[in-house]
Amino acid sequence: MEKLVLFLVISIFIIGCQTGEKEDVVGTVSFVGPTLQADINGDGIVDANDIKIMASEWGKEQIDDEGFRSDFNNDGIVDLKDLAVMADHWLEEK
Ligand SMILES: [Ca+2]
Ligand SMILES: [Ca+2]
Repeated sequence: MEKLVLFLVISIFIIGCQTGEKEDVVGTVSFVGPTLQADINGDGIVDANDIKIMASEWGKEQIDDEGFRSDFNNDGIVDLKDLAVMADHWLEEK
């Protein structure tokens, strides 16, 4: 229960950082980790360090083939859909 509350607080913070309307971009390069999808920094657990990376990429749209590590659904933007993926894997360890 405490984990859920913490996650919601962090999520609300990130959502508060979001600005403006974003259009979806189609045709992105897939970036899926070999083990744990939402483990952005690859340390074997989905935790606050990963959500910090997501926060740094939050709301950004893909402008080249690089893509974003936090763009789990590969739609070219880091948004609530990706946050939902992280929520599904929150505190999972490989
Ligand atoms: Ca991690
Ligand atoms: Ca996305």
